[in-house]
Amino acid sequence: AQTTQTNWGELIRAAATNASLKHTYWPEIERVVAEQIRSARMGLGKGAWQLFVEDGEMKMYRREVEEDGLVVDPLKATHQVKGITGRELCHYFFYPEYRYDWEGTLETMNVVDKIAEDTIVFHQIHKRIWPAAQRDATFWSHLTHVPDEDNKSEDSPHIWATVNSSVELPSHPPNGGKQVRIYLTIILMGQTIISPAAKGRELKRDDITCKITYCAVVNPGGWAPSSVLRAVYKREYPKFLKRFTAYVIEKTKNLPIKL
Ligand code: 16C
Repeated sequence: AQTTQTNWGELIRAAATNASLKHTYWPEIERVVAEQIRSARMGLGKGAWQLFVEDGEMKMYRREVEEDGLVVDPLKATHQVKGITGRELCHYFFYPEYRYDWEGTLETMNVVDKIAEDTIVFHQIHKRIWPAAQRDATFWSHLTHVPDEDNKSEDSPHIWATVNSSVELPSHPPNGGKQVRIYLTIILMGQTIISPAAKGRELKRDDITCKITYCAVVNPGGWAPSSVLRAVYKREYPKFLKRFTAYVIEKTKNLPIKL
């Protein structure tokens, strides 16, 4: 309930590097990231979310929305994974060197601009789905962390988030190549919960749980049959979240915990 009073912009600014703050994208990054964190934290209260996938702790909800005859169904997913932190989750999602390891829809990924340690601009070409044309995307990606409003004690870990949002790049005009440009706004957010049993002793991976929220709105940008599109995301979103979280568990299991 207190989220309406939280000045997310201020908290995001406090976490940002100087190079990000000085960039012309910053006002937009701050606005979009704040809005994404606010709505990711809101839960399912607002809007008619329908559950369409349930697999253990993983739950995926969607709203059926069409714009100009194109399916743009917003997705909201929650998951809970033991043994990793929100920071670790967002680290592997953000940094380009890991992307080919876990991103199953990728044909190519290029870093167009490394603005700062916490802001990178990407061009990605995705796998083609028959009978639609191949898609590409240009977006900035920002890694941030904010204090956990549910858990105000001083030593409680921050909530981490990576936000990806489409941006126009003169160097990569839309529909310039053989791909159709897709438009996306995505947040992956992780809140680390520490078991009370760990108090006063060294923290082990068994003591931590990461509460994950993933929200996505993808506009296909051009014609694609609705039935194909809905079938594709119904398969791809769960595949992504399961594969990606398993990847982070595997990568971190023998590393020191990064809160
Ligand atoms: O968030 C995810 N990944 C990030 C890093 O890559 C980033 C990218 C998101 C783009 C996701 C859209 C890609 C759709 C292209 C077509 C899919 C091909 C599938 C082929 C499989 C062999 O934020 C994780 C993304 C998880 C996957 C989401 C899939 C959503 C599909 C939505 C429909 C797109 C329109 C396709 C038009 C035919």
